[in-house]
Amino acid sequence: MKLYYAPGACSLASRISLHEAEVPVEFERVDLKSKVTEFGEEYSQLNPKGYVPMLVLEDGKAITENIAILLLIADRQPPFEPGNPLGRIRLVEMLSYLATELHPAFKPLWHGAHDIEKAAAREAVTSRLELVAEQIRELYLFGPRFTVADAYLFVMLRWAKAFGAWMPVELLAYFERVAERPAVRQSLAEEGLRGDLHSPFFGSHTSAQETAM
Ligand SMILES: N[C@@H](CCC(=O)N[C@@H](CS)C(=O)NCC(=O)O)C(=O)O
Repeated sequence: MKLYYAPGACSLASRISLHEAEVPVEFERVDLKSKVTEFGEEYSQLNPKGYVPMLVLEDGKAITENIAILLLIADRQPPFEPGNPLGRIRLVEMLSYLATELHPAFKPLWHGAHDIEKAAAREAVTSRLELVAEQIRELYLFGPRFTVADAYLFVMLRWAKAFGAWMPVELLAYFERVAERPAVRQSLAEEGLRGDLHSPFFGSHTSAQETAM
């Protein structure tokens, strides 16, 4: 398998999840501005959508979209909440909320929008995070078991902190718990990122990424 990624981008959730699932995988970095990969491939030719993540399977088939990739990885792990007929649906429900409600709320913050738009975006992020915080049970979103949804949420909590969006205190504690997981530490190190909540920006954050995400 190969994951196409950009440091600190949403593709970090796939990297974390692949490491959590102990799936062997290679990585290829994409420059989101030039759309050229670290090995000089034209990314838009490989993935006409032009964005990360993209996961190429062992048989060469390519999967895009965070929800699809994260579910594929989840399906390579022991069943989620076996015995609960709504178990997997709840996971899809959470991934959908993260991908279609929380993730797009960050867009004005990445795109150098006007200050008024950025303030509105921070409020939108915070209101969505407040809803998500209510879902945390015991350690993680679905209780004691860390899931692909936690990996995705963790990535966006990094963004929220970097952009100064307020978040409930439960999420600060949750963030620190997730950051301590070996697969998360490994993933952050591989992308040259810092795990603590107090770093204002991503370790490898560049203006190119800022304009492209
Ligand atoms: N709908 C896509 C969105 C992915 C996305 O927004 N990726 C960002 C990084 S977090 C990206 O690659 N942006 C660069 C671009 O759109 O050109 C998904 O859920 O996978």
